[in-house]
Parts: sequence; structure tokens; C-alpha cells
Amino acid sequence: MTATTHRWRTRGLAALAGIAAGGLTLGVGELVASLAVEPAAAPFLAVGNTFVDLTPEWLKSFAIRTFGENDKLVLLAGMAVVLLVLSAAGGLLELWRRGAGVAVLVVLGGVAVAAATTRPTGTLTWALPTAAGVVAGAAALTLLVGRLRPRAADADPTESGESASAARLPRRQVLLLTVAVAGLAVLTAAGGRRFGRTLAEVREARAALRLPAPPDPAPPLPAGVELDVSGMTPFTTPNRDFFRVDTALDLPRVMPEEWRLRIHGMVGREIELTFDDVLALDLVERMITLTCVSNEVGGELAGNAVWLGYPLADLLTRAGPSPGADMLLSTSVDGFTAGTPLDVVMDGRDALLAVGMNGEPLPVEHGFPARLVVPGLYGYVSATKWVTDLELTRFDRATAYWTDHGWAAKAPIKTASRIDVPGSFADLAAGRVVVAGVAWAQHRGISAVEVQVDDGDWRRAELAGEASADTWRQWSWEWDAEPGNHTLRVRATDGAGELQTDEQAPPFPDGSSGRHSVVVRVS
Ligand SMILES: Nc1nc2c(c(=O)[nH]1)N[C@H]1C(S)=C(S)[C@@H](COP(=O)(O)O)O[C@H]1N2
Ligand SMILES: [Mo]
Repeated sequence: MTATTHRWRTRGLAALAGIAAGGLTLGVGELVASLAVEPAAAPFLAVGNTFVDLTPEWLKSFAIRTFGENDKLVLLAGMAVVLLVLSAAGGLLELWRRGAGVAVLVVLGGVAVAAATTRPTGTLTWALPTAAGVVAGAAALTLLVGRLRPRAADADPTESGESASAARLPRRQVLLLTVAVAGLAVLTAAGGRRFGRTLAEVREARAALRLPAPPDPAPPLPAGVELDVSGMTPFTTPNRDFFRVDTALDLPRVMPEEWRLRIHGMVGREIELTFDDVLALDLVERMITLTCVSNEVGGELAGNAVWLGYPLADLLTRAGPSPGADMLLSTSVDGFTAGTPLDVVMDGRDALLAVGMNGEPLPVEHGFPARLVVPGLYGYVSATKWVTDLELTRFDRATAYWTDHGWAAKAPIKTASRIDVPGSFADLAAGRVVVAGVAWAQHRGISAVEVQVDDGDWRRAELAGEASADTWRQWSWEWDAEPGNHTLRVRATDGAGELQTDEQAPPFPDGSSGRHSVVVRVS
């Protein structure tokens, strides 16, 4: 073997050792977090979650636009690749100079400690998992790479066949040890995931849960709310198809028996509720359409479900809000916060502390065991999932997660309409074509929808039945299509008679506006 191949094999091995040591750091971090602290205190997740919080607006929008609901997966995969490269580099540096690779590990550990301890629910003890991980990783790195560093005897392994084979022995040993460390990394990581509260346990608890039949059930859907047009958005969104938007890289794992809701702040009397307390209340069932402020014109970030819950206004009245309070600050178990105008919550609309969605307990992805739903407001100011804390406060004293990122503090849903069929760039046959879609302006309702072909007159579409002012409304229009390329445009008028604006605006800072259009070819 030439000196060059020898050197490259040694380097390759050092890089592998670095990766194994990096893996052990994360694995031990995972294990200690689950056993002694909190799963969210593990270095990998803490850094990922902090990254999500610090991501600038343009990058976040880009990620949501490009990767949709896979944005979190892409982030985690990206982090894994970066860590892989850095760990390999750490191994090589350790080979180059004793302690240099360990220094890389310590610096990365410092970043993770800073991330973990500054998480919304983090404390100083959240530094422990990373610290333990770094100690284990540094020990592994020193041990493995220390054996690869040339000793005086085999400084030049080509000198004689004897020293070449002598040099190979430690390498084989190091390879075995590296595999062992990698195995240990996997074991500790998997162990950590198992020892903590697993998602499977939460899903089991959810499956075993029986929700009470509400004394005040949702009225049956009036006839004619759902059009029979193929390709239409269904009026009720099945839970598995309901859009999901949140900052949680790892789903919060809340067992119903451990869940508590604290109501405090500017109140006459603090209240704490268990999940059973909530189930024992007179629950109501209401159909409400949720919309995300990040929805682009024509986008899919809206969904309609029957929510089972307790009216927030009644709940807050029990606590007795002080006259000066004007914000309901809700906090999730994962630290997310939303600031909801108190007058909106108290004005008689069906703002709910929800525990059920479409006849089932809330899916874990949608806030199990409890969340807020407020008709008429974008989710980021109102729809806190995995909610555990309600504080009555004031807009001039408190801010919330997205308002800290520059989004509007108060955000009523803007009137919107969407063409579902025909789809963009559809090839159609001339003659009768059904154009159909949905329109929404929650809590104001929809009173009219109009369609325009190219630069022609706006034509009234036919409205499907209305379930309530808090849900979206379907519409359809019959078009006598003539050959050629055409642009179809839609606009809605809300229940107060206000026409949807044609002013184009991006989602930031208080919701997109403008009119949805599709281009089709008729032949
Ligand atoms: N805990 C928590 N709740 C949250 C969020 C979040 O990031 N964390 N995002 C909010 C936003 S921006 C929206 S639009 C809705 C979406 O609810 P869904 O995922 O059930 O559709 O949840 C809201 N509640
Ligand atoms: Mo949102």
C-alpha cells in the first residue's frame, strides 16, 4: 500500500469516527433529555425548534411555498446533513491536532445549550442533555482518533512490510470501535425515544377516549350546502385532509389525565381545569371554517370542521375578567402563544375551547387534547393547539409568537374566494362548463359570488346553501365556453355587503388579498 492510500484511509476513518462521535453526542443527549429532563431539551430538537423561531419571514414563506407540509421534514433532513459534515470535519481536525475536533464538538454543544435553555419552556437544567452528550462524544472522539494519529514507529508505513501491517492493525481496531460507537449512538437515541412519553401512547389514550354527546349538538347541515360537482372541495374537511400549520417539529405529547388548563391574569378568580372537568361541562358542537394567514390567494390553507367544545366566553366569565383586560393570551404546552382580542371572544360568537373535531377527539396534529377555535380570526391570533394556559392581559403589555415576528396583532379574516373547478390550465371542450368553488368571510358570511371571463362583465354565480356565517360557502356558475384561451376570475361579497378587494397583497403582515383566477384552454 502506498503512503497516499494509507493517509487517505486514515483520514476516511477519522471522518467516520467523527460522525460516530457526533451521533453518540446526540444519542446520549436524547436519552438524558427523556430520562431526566424533557424530550424537547434534547440537542437536535432544541436547535431545530430554535431555528424555526429565528427563521426570517422570507425564508419561512419560501419553505412553506416550496415544501408545503413537508417543510419540517426538509429542515430536519437539512440539519442532519449539516451535522454529518461538521462531525466528519471534527474527526479530521482531531486527527490533524489533538483536541481540535473536541473543540468543534464543544462549540456545537454550546450552540445547542443556548438553544435549549432559551426555549419558551426551557430552564437551566435543559443544558444537561447536551452537556452529557458532549462529554460522551468527546471521549469517543479522543479514543478513536487518538489511535489513528501516527506514532513515531509507523511514521512512514512504506518503509518496511512489517510496519505497514503494524499500522493496519490499529486501523482495523478503530473501525470496529467506530462501529461500536455508532451502534451505541443508535441505541441511546432509540432508548431516549422509548423511555419518554411516546407518540404511540398518546395516540392510544386518544383512541380510548369517549367524548360525551353534547347537550347542544351541531344542527344538521341544511340541504344544498354541498354541490354535486366533481373536483369540488368537500364542504366538511375530513380530519386527515385538514391543513396543518404549526411551529412544532415534534408533536407535543399530552396525556389527557395530565393536561391542565390554567386561567389567570386580570381575573377576579383563578381557575384550573382538568380534562375531565371540561368533559363534564355543557359542551356545544359548532361548524367553523379555520383559515391560516399564510394562505395565498387561491391557496389551500383553509378547512371546515365540526368542533366540540365549551364556549370560551362562559369559561372566562367564571374567572371574571377585569374591566381593563383586552387580550386573551393563550399558551401551548410547546410555548407557542396567541393574543386574541377579548371583545371578539366575548361578543357572542362561538369561540370555543375545543376537544373534538368531526366527531372524534382532536387529532394529535390538531391540538390533542384541547385547543382554541375562534370564528372570524386567522389561526395565528386565536387557534392555539395543545393549549394549557389562558391569561387575561392587555395588548399594550403582552405580545405573542407571530406578532413578535412582525405580523399584525389583530387579524380578522379577509373575504376570499377560490375557483376549484376547472383547474388551472385545464383543457376543456367548448359548450357548457361548470365553474365552481368556495368563498369565505367567517363571521360575516358570504352574500354573493361573481365570476368574470377575460375582461367581460361580472356574472352572478349561484350560491349553495349557507350552514352559518362562520363557515365557507360553495358556489357554481354555468359558462357557455367558446374556443380559445380564457381567464376566469372570481370575487365575493361578504354578509355586510362589502366586496372582496382586488388589491393584491401577500400574506404578510395580515393576510393575502386579491382575486383568484385560472387560465383554461377551450377547444
Ligand atoms: N401550539 C400551536 N398552536 C397553533 C400554531 C402553532 O404553531 N403552535 N399555529 C397556529 C396557526 S398559524 C394556525 S393557522 C392554526 C392551524 O390549525 P390546524 O393545524 O389545526 O389547521 O393553528 C394555530 N395554532
Ligand atoms: Mo396560520
